[in-house]
Amino acid sequence: MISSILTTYGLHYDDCVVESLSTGLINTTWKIIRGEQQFILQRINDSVFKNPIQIAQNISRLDQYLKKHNPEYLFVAPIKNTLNKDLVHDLDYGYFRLFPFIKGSHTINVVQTEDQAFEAAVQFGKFTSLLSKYDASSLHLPIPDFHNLTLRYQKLEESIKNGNAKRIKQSATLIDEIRNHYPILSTFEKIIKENSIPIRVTHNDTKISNVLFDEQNKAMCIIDLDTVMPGYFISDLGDMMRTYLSPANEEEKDFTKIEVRENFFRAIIQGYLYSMGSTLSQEEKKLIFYSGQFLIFMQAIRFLTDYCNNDSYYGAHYEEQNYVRAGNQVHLLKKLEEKEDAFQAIISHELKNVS
Ligand code: GN1
Ligand code: MG
Repeated sequence: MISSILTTYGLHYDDCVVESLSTGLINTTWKIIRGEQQFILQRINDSVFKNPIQIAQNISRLDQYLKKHNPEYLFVAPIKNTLNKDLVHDLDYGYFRLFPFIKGSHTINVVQTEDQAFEAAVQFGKFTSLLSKYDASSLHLPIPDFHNLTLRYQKLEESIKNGNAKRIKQSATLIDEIRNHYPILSTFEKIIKENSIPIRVTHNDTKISNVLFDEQNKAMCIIDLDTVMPGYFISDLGDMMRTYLSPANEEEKDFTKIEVRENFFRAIIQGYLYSMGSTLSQEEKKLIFYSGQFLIFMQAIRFLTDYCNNDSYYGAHYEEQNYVRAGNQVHLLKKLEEKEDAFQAIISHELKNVS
């Protein structure tokens, strides 16, 4: 499979070392090394991303815009193959693309220092900020309704009606806890109804492993651009809270290890406001804390829906994995909410430093 794809880029499999990279729940990724040259090869999961051509178009449009307006910005777009295509379709194995490997870069899977959180938040904020004059509506929606909380909630309710009966019964407490958090959905619906905040170009998957760091641990750029689409800033800021605040991630089974760290919260806010502070509207600024609730709640819903639907979306390496992930996220949500007063104070303080 890999061999025939590499050929379309003029690379010979026998000259290359191929390493499998196990990041991400959706796509499959390899590192390709040929002498001094290094690449990242990725197979797009086309049962999740039903139209890879649209993703390629989105990335190419943004690449052109950024090259024109911010030529110094490091934007990692796919390499074109010998037929000048940035996406290869193999009838047997699906869609692939090849990226340059950014020299001297590495990724991390868990945020260990406040600096890393700050750096990542600066980068994700910078991306949206540089595109603040770009017409977001001209982008395709690689996954329609991706962060539509109303729909995610409905899908959970549907899975509770039609899904795996045994799993639904087992999930009774989690289902209750999610339903008790209904106000998070109400706030989202109010945003939509009142059209109170702008649609921007957002990344929608701002986990730390989607940031490349250099040897001095400075963030170089963001990667994994498949879910870039029009959206609200709460998706990106919220996903950073979801994935940087706790030292234990969504896979952690021992929920006592889930913590919400105040100094990491401050670092995320400082980093994001560093890039986005002068771009965010007054209404957006009021939703900074909410963004964490929104995204964590949605992720809990997505994991639980998948559990009730027999893991058809995320898959599972063990029987209860999506149940554990959902419980983990509900726990994280509660931990975040316990800190609301302290965190609102941090937000007010940091907003004072923004012009
Ligand atoms: C998926 O595949 P990966 O790890 O980049 C998911 C995100 C979730 C994340 C949870 C397209 O991202 O939305 O937040 O898992 N991406 C898609 O780990 O569903
Ligand atoms: Mg992703």
